[in-house]
Amino acid sequence: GHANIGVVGLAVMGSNLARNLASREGNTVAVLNRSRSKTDELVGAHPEAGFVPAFSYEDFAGSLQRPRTAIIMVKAGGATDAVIEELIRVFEPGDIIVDGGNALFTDTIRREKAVRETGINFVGMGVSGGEEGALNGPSLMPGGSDESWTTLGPILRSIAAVAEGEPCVTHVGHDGAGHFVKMVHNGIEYADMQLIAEAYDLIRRGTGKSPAEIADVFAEWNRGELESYLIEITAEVLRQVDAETGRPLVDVIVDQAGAKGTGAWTVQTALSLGVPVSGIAEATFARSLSSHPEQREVSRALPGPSAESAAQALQVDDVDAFIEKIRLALYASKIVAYSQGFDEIRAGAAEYGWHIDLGRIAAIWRGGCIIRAQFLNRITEAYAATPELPVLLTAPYFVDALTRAQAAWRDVVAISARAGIPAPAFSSSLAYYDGLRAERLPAALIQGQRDFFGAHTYKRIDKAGTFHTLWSGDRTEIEAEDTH
Ligand code: NBP
Repeated sequence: GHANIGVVGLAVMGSNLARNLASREGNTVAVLNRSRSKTDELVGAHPEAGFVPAFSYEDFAGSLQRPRTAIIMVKAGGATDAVIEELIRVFEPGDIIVDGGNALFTDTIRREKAVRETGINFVGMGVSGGEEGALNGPSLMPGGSDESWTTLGPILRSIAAVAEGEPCVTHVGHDGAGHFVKMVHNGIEYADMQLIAEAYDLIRRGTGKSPAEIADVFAEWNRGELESYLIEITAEVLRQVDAETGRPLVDVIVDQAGAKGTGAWTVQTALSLGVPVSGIAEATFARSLSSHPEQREVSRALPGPSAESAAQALQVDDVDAFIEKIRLALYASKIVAYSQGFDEIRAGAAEYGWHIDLGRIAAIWRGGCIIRAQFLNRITEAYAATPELPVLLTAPYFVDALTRAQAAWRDVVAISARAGIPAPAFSSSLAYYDGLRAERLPAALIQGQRDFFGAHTYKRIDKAGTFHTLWSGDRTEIEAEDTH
């Protein structure tokens, strides 16, 4: 065989990735799809790519140089397992199977373990950037063994997006590390999108500006510290006019947000790791709330602030100042969301034994992926200065930003509460920030309650040991066995 890389699964993502690979000097790409039609279509449409089509797994293996390297781009789940089973049948020890689908990282850990037994390398790789990214340069988050990275590294570097001269790919860590990081990327994306949506809603309801006028606000924001792909496309979506009705498209779209589950995975995983990713959770739940029209229908008559007090809360004498406050609230909440997301990666790495360079992760998200932004450079710098930084938002740059933003942030949360405009991600981010800052938390009371009903014991601030109060007896305190 003479192809140096193969792609299995030629739907939109696989086709685009195969074309991207073929367009790079030195690559010859073998392609295979379960149903023949997609292969014929791709190969027919792109003679310039010099694809080597295969119509069986045997052909496919035969067309590849050793070590054989194949990227799977099929529907995540059972399809991935089915393809892996076939590849194991025709591949040999030392070959490399890469899963570029959106797999749950625990599936990747399981698959890596099973495939490794055969002597074949298995790499779970997060791919970000959608169809466009796959074709022109995605952000790539491969896990797997060091051995496979030696072969894969140069190929992946050649197709990844480039940010400030650097390819957006790094060997994230072993087994499921790549898919874990891709999952958290998607969780952060949910939070980013929700924060932008809350900012839009407050501006619209607070100032009465039209979507097109708000598009100008976002375009302006995109020239400052909020510069990012998501802010940029927000302006474009808001400017879009519906051809059929002549209304802003955003007013014609049904207000129920869909989700494919990666936000929920991020939150579920954070819950089991004990990491408070409240911004991502609120963003995920906000989509859920929007998607229950029957609940929203019966709730419409619930009391809110009177029109008068809502108007008073929103009373905006200086529109520009109001918009600037919202911009600052958005920036502060965004810092919280990223800080929480990186906290989840840190905790996941500790739990699963991965060595993840957090600064490198921020760096490879600067290009190709949906959350690409200038801002990520600040995260790379923060971890470069302090690799073991326990809370990202305590890095000096972010402290400065939060110091500038916090008064406005509080105002915006207060205004939204008084006006009856939901801002769950803004307000939960602020609560997280104040929770971290607090000298004392009411967690002490919770420990007292737990000790009362379940003898769960507590620690004291003034001496070592574990204690229990005899709540149903004479209420004296005894030293207890540490139950934790
Ligand atoms: P789909 O997720 O729609 O999957 C379609 C592909 O899976 C087709 O090639 C199909 O073959 C193949 N397939 C199925 Br379904 N069952 C199979 C089986 N049992 N055995 C072999 N092949 C099977 O494609 P996509 O939207 O291109 O996404 C591919 C992967 O990339 C997914 O895991 C997705 O989550 C991930 N991803 C997508 C994006 C994005 O923006 N869309 C971004 C990042 C990652 P057939 O032609 O014979 O039916």
